[in-house]
Amino acid sequence: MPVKRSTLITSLMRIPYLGRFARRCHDPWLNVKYPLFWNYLRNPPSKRMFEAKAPLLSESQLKVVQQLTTRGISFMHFDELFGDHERWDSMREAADGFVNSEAVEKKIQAYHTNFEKTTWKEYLVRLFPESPIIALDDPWLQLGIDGRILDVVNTYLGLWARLMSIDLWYTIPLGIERSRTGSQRWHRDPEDRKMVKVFLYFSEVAHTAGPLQYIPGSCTGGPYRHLWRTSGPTGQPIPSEGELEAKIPRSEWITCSGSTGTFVFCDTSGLHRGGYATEQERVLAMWCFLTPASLWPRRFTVDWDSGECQLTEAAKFALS
Ligand SMILES: O=C(O)CCC(=O)C(=O)O
Repeated sequence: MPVKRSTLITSLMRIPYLGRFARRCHDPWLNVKYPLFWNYLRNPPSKRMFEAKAPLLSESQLKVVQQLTTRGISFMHFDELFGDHERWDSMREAADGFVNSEAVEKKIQAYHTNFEKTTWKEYLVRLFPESPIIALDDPWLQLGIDGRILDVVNTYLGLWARLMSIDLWYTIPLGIERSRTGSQRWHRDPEDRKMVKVFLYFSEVAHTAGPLQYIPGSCTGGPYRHLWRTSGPTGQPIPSEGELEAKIPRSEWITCSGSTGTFVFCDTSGLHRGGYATEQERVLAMWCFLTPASLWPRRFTVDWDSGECQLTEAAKFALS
């Protein structure tokens, strides 16, 4: 049964961050603003800037763009895209430090203590707090605006994108069978009509570690684009359990299991779910890129005064 828009917005309001946005969506002006930004005011100028300085892509980058365009998802190993062992080692060390921190241990304990009451994304422990201030020279930020990632994202979107969130996630294994909550259920991200999330694995992600699952062809231009479409910037009709399975055979789903160092580039405006870790933990970094038309606020603030960094025009734009 379709969920009424007002009911959906009211439920979204209970969720921190989404709530702030959902409240704003009671304003019907926003539903006019988004197409206006998409078609005229924000995306076309950004497209012109991209076209004026279109990046030259390596073969590996082209492969990612091509797969993103045809399927909405692509995989590539860090070594193939970066080939920079020193950088990998230091990112890995930082990720290990987070995983072994007291903060993560406490969150895991709290999760198990309150297990029965969990209803949303309590299974995720995040590196950054809500609305963090992130230094310009922060390695997680720097990786997101590195040309080897940003040029792929921009070429796929055909414009200069904006980096809207960054994080490192530790997914707590459930230990037992339970129903899926939050992003563990099939959904489309509501932030934009076309967008890219980049994930980088810092642990082996087996099928019992809650890998992302994706329906290729469910984003713009694909054969499944019309299924459970969003009805506006927050409208998110989630298929109920079993509904998607009845329409799209399992043989068509992509399960993003992968080794440490795997990058997943994914247009999450398409149907996806993940984080249902039954037995093993999952550690990954995530960068979310949106077009300038999106009405969703950036989830972090850049501290421009910390550290000297040379930025390309596209990177400056991504943080603007
Ligand atoms: O944890 C996951 O793999 C799901 C992530 C997801 O649904 C999202 O970021 O939109």
